Amino acid sequence: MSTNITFTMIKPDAVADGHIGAILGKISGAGFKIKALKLTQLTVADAQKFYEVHAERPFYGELVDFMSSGPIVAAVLEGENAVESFRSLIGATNPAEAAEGTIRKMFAKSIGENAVHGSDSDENAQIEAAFHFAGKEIF
Ligand code: DAT
Ligand code: MG
Repeated sequence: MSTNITFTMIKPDAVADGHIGAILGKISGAGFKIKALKLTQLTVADAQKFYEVHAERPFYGELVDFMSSGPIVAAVLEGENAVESFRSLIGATNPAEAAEGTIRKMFAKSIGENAVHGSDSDENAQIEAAFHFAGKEIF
């Protein structure tokens, strides 16, 4: 076990539905420490770049449109085995398959509009945190 970071976004669906407070409460309640936090909106170009690993997938256009459609909350979180433990907290990509009590089970609408992002590796957590935050914004 080691303390490290992950990167998350509360996606446009969950922000529009008024779930910022509840989701941040779940994150804090699970023991994550907030190292950086902001309300922001991705441009189409930002969303294309952030999700470029999915560029060849059939849902890429829909994903980019959705992720740039309204404000998001971006955050850097610190915790024990942060990447893996945060992915357990958010649940499966498809909320229909997410475990009871997970953030996606509670707040996601569909596989595309699924309330939150969580990094999938320590390396990507660092890349994604740096994509959204300047060094001086991470505490
Ligand atoms: P995750 O966000 O759980 O890491 P992912 O990296 O496979 O999932 O996909 C990134 C996002 O793309 C996901 O949060 C929602 C969207 N997405 C994935 N699979 C999809 C599908 N089959 N149809 C529509 N959107 C999808
Ligand atoms: Mg992913």
